[in-house]
Amino acid sequence: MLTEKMEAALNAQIVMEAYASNLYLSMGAWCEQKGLEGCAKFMYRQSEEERSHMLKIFNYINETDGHALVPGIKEPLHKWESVRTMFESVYEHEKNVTKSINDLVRISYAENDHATLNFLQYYVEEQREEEALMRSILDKITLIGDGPQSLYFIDMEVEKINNLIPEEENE
Ligand code: OFO
Repeated sequence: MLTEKMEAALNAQIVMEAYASNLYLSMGAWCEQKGLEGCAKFMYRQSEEERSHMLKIFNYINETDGHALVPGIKEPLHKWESVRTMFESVYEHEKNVTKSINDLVRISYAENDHATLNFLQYYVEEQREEEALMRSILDKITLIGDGPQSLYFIDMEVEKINNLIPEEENE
C-alpha cells in the first residue's frame, strides 16, 4: 500500500510523462511539416514510449490500492527555431524527468517503500538511456552542422537510429 506522500509524488510523475508524450507528438508534427521524416518517426515513437511510461505508473498506483489521476492537457509548443533547438529541448526535458525520478527514489527510501523503490529501477535505467541517446543525437548535429544543407543528413542519421531500435519498442 502506498503512503499518501508516495501516491501524490507518483501522480505528479504521471503529469510529467503525459506532458512529454504530448510535447514529443507536437515535435513529430513539426518535423513532418519540415519534411524531416526520420525525425518525425523518431519523435512519434518517443511520444508512444512516454505514454507507456505514464500508463505503467498509472497501473502501478491502482494495483497498490492508490488512485491514479488523469491529468489535464497542457498545450505544448508547436514550433521550434531549428532541429537543434528541438533536440536541445528534448534533452532538457529528459534531464528534468531524471531529476524527478531521483526525487521519487528518495521519497520511496524515506517512506520505507521497497516495492516502489524496486518499481522505479526501470525508470532509473530508462532515463540513463534516454539522456545518452539525446546527447548522441546532439553530438551528431554538432558534427554535421544544422544549416539548411545539413537537414537531410541529420534526418538520415536519425533514421539510422530508428532502424536500430528493436521492433517491440518501435510501434
Ligand atoms: Fe518517460 O521520460 Fe523520457 O524516457
